[in-house]
Amino acid sequence: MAASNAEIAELFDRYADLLEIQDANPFRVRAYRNAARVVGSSSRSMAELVAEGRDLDELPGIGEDLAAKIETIVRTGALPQLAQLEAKVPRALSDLMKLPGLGPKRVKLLYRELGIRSFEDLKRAIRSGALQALPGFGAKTAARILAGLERQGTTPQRFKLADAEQVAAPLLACLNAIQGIKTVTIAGSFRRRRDTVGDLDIVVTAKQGTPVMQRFVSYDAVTEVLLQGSTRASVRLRNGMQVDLRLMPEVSYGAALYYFTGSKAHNIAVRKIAVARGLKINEYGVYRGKTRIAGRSEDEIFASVGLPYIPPELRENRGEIEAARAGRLPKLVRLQDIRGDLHAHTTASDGHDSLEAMASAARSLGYAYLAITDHSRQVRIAHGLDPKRLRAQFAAIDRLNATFRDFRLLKSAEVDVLDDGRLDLPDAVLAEMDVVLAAVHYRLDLPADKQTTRVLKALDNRHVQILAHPTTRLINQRPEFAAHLEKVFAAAAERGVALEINAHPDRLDLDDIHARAAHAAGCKLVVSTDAHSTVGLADMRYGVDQARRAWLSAGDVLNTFPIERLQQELRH
Ligand code: DGT
Ligand code: CA
Ligand code: CA
Repeated sequence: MAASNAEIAELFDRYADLLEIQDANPFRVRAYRNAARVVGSSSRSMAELVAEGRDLDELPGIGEDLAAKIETIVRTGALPQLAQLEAKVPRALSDLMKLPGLGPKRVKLLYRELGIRSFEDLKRAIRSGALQALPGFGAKTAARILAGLERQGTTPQRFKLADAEQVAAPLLACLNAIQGIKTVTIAGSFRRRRDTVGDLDIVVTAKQGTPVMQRFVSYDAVTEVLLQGSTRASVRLRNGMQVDLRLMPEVSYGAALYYFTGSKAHNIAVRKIAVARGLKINEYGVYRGKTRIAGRSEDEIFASVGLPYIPPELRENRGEIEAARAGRLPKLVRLQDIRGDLHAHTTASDGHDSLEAMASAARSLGYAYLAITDHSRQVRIAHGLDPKRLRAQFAAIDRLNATFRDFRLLKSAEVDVLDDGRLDLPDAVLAEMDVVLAAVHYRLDLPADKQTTRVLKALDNRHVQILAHPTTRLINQRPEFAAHLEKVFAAAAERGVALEINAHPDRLDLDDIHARAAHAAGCKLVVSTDAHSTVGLADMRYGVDQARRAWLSAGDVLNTFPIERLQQELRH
């Protein structure tokens, strides 16, 4: 099967990493990084576009040369230029670059000066003190790198939900195309919409004699067959992800879907209820004695144990069973409840599309409003705006808004919280905005007390209405900062500052547990995409998934409201 967008993006990024270590022309490096980003965030699969014979050079920033490379990767799963480069520069150097505190310059230095070409070499150099002796590397940097290395070794690899989706889509298409297949459903943490997934669990039903297993293990992206039987198989895919498949009889489809959706903790708690009723429950059905009393659908399973249907996102044994029994399950927010997006960038800072393009994309999603939240000046790498440029943008927004009916661009900015908790723009400018987002972007290493004080100080500014990506984590890349979140939540609730569930697939911040805690603490929430392109606006669904996992109803999420109500609900 053809390479997924995520795999193509990964190869381009790897190539850019190695080029950078080789001191290649920065424009070339940037071209590959851009290609990685464009492909990685495209809503259309490159493999499909190639199959349809479409011209890939219509993609933004993709010329003929890159288009040809994408085609090669789609067809062969590899980029020959990368293999050539890897013959000269150790491939692991690109993995080293992913550690906190190590960029291309430093990795190159470590390679040249100390011959470091692997995680193991790096650990040894830190233990011996050789790394600390290099110019620009102190004990502090060494400790930071070591902490990153240790996280690497101990936590099993988990995949971001959006990446798992990209790998799953073509596999599902391949399985669905088999003659005789009836249903193919992904269960497990993927169906519960966890922010990361360990592996994929697929439940299949098919006509007798359908060659499901043979086709599954010979799927193109399979690099290793871990187990193959007549009703179950496990494989590993090119990107390292494991996929478990179970072929089930139709009478057991609901039971299997239910069992493999989990979570394990939820299953165990429900099994107790079944046992108390004199029932046995497994992946084939619910049984009284030898008689199967349920199995075909999940509804049947729930009914047999006397529970209403519990949505997969809630099945974590975090109180959902008790709530279901008491008829107190929340009516969870849905994507179609969302009326607007409150976090989006344009070319004025580090976005890739114009104000007009972003507005038009938001309108075609059926939104009533979109807040334009370009960075404030502190974020220089992202071309942050100063008051003068910001006011020019406000004027442009006014002109555009005059042309809309039933839609409004909201004047805003993602205002940086400075070291000391002051904001990066004067109050007079904040007062001109429709909505004010505050966000922490640097000095993420402050100790907990200082970080907390800093954030609380920002919330004290009466103009601040939304705290964006409140913990600053990047999934698989950077942990949350050290602030005392319960204090932040309490302060936000008291001041009426809404907390963001940032829907960007790399962030999902607040996560499910924090969002639920924030709601319990009395905070209002918003779900926003932090889109850096028109395509990014479609990430809303990932944020809604996390909001659902946080037990939120539409009424708990401010951007489900029409604009007038939104403005009443935001701090003022
Ligand atoms: P993951 O893959 O780590 O993101 O998480 P899951 O939840 O997908 O877990 P996984 O793939 O190990 O197993 C899939 C489902 O199978 C799990 O959610 C519940 C069910 N399951 C697995 N092991 C057990 C078990 O020992 N007892 C019960 N009751 N269910 C289990
Ligand atoms: Ca799984
Ligand atoms: Ca599994």
